[in-house]
Amino acid sequence: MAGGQGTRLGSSDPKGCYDVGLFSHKSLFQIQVERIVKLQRLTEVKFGLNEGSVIIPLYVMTSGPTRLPTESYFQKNEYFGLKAENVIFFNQGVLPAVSMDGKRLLLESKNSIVESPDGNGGFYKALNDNHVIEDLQKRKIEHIHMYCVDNILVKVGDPEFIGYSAMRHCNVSTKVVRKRNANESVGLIVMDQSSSLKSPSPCVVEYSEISKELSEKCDSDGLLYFRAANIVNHYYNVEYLSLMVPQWISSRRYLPYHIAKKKIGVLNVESGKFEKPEQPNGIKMEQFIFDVFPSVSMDKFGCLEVDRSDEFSPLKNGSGSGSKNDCPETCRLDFLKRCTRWVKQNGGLLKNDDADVDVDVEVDALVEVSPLTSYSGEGLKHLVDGKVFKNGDVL
Ligand code: UD2
Repeated sequence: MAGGQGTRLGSSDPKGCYDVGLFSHKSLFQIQVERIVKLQRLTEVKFGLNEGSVIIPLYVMTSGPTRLPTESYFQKNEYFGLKAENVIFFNQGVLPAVSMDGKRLLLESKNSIVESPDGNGGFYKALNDNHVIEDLQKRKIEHIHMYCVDNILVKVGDPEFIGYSAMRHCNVSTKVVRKRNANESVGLIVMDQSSSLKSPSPCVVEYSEISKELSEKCDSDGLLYFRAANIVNHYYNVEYLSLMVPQWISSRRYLPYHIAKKKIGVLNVESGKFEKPEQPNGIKMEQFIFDVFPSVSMDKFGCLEVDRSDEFSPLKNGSGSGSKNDCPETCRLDFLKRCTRWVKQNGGLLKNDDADVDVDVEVDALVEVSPLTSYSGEGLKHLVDGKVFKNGDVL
């Protein structure tokens, strides 16, 4: 899911190309692809298969503005170890921006209207229009792991998540983490019992559409009542997807338009100049990928809570944005702390420049473990047990 334009990040490149400052300076895309390469290798070893015989294809959804830079980034880096034919790029659609009263289109130039990507919910129409489901079926793929490019900790193709979903015969499932606090900008997985016409169904309430009192509501032991935070990390059964996508994309009922009031650059017809307004002057519409969840019956919907420190650290804001969360610094730290935890859990010792004993990883020495060395902390013992590492070491 790499169509977002990363406006909050303030970078002109696609988010996946971003270097958060790891010792290796690997980008989000490189880390995520190397996890797939490692997973293929782990599978071959586990099942005694020849190297190169296990293929986990990567489908990258881009938007108009991110397609070319993303594809050329992969080509320039030789797909980070995957074969080109197993990395498939496809574009999501666009939706027109409209005036505040919703009645007029906006001109970007004399001969073009303002359009923007149709939201991550454009995923389903993009699958359909680009014949992605046919390609999955041709490759005899039964399970899809859909993830958000901006999550540096994402376990791409996570066997535990897919196994959990497949064993329970889920049609759709989602990973959640415990919501950080009442105003964290995350959607919340809830059970919708509002309709008397149909049985309860899974549903996600987005952070931009939940009331303050609901987001702050606590239960008897003081925990947030709605605390299952959406992390754009979903599983789909391919057969179910092939049945439902035509229905989902044919009606606004499943994928309504969510509106955002934005400052939209438009052509000033009088002066003929393109102007960026100071105040919001129009509406951008987008669809949300999780809006189809209510059509999944509860017994076919999975919801797996995972540990935030192990699985979720999104890159949303730029360094200078003053935000202490979800920025390059927090992504870098969360990634390195996880690697360092793995090394310590396997008997590795970390020395600080001046101390030569085990130090508290929260404050001191950090090491980096390449995804090609370990997917999720496995197979490190023989590499690190009893060995001393210093800040900045890369395994
Ligand atoms: C998303 C989730 C929110 C929460 C949060 C956690 C949705 C609708 N909202 O909010 O519930 O999980 O992330 O970080 O999922 N994208 C596209 N095309 C688009 C728009 C977005 O591919 O047109 C991708 C984007 O590249 C990113 C992901 O979808 O990988 C999330 O998009 P976002 O960062 O705009 O969503 P956000 O943070 O508002």
